[in-house]
Amino acid sequence: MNETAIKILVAGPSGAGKTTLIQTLSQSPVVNTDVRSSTGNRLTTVAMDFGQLRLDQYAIHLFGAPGQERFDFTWEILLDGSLGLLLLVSGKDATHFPQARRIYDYLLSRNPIPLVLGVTHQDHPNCWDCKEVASYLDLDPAAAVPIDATKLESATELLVRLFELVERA
Ligand SMILES: Nc1nc2c(ncn2[C@@H]2O[C@H](COP(=O)(O)OP(=O)(O)OP(=O)(O)O)[C@@H](O)[C@H]2O)c(=O)[nH]1
Ligand SMILES: [Mg+2]
Repeated sequence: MNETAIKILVAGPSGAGKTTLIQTLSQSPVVNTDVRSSTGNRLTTVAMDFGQLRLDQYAIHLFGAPGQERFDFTWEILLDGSLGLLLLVSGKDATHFPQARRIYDYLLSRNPIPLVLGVTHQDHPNCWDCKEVASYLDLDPAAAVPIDATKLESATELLVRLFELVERA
């Protein structure tokens, strides 16, 4: 069977769970550029993530963008050829929402591809409702999904939602 390659970009603020999502979904070893953050005791992506999986007859290539704004010069390069955007934002911290907005404004103004919003960190006691996050970001609440980026079933649900939009586009 012929395989169709589909490039998907995963973007969103730092700490949203982009690297985690790609590690969860990828069926082959992930190319990862995480280093220890200079401001905190955690890892952060400085160039990109790359993972891949098969879904039906499709070979899905997942590219993860760094969330930190100082690496925003990579976003446009990673966007090139992408057919869909997974925008991730952590629902535990509303101070990240404006950055999520800036990122998708930047990306969609250059290439208006289908977008699905994944609101991560659902296990946090004060996590925002994903529909509220969508309305804050001026996005369609129907295209917002609460997810746990560490769980395959949850991460797959998000990807399938985007896929339905990509197939219709
Ligand atoms: N509980 C929970 N933890 C998560 C979830 N998503 C990510 N994490 C954790 O949050 C931390 C940051 O996740 P990363 O995947 O590195 O975030 P990122 O979006 O790639 O961040 P940058 O590379 O800095 O842009 C890690 O410790 C993850 O294990 C989630 O949905 N639930
Ligand atoms: Mg990362």
